[in-house]
Amino acid sequence: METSLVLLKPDCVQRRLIGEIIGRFERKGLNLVAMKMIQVTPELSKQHYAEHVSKPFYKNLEDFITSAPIVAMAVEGLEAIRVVREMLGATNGLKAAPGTIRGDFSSSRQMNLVHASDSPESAARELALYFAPNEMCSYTPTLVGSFRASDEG
Ligand code: 3AN
Repeated sequence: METSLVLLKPDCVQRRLIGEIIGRFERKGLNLVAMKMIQVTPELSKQHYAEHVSKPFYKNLEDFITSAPIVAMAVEGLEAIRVVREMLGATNGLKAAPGTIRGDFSSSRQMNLVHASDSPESAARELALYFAPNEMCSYTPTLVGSFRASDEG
């Protein structure tokens, strides 16, 4: 089992796509194990986008991610980090494959609706930025037997 940090960004909230996108994760069979709406501060933005802080586009990125609330979620499942990234599609919505979230709903590199962790190391770092340990829920999904066979993990 893996857990990915997923953010529904300000464009997703503004465009009323929260339900549509959470629904895709639910229908895939992933488990939501934490969720909250927050306003990202400049400080949190710099922590989240640490790898981009020194890049020329960072100011635009921070202005965007702090422009409206976001919805932060922890999404759990088998190979969830890769599975969620593939559901999102390529970073630039213009390049993302049809059928992916960005391919279906975004035509922008910045306003690409959703962030998801790209590795187990990123997931651990990002989950700790957004959720305290006691905000992470753990439960047995009662429909798991309808999503996969018992020998599939
Ligand atoms: P992903 O969200 O697919 O992991 P990242 O982490 O490479 O993509 O980029 C996060 C955000 O940083 C993008 N959504 C975009 O707003 C911005 N960004 C990344 N690369 C560039 C670039 N070359 N020029 C402008 N903005 C960029």
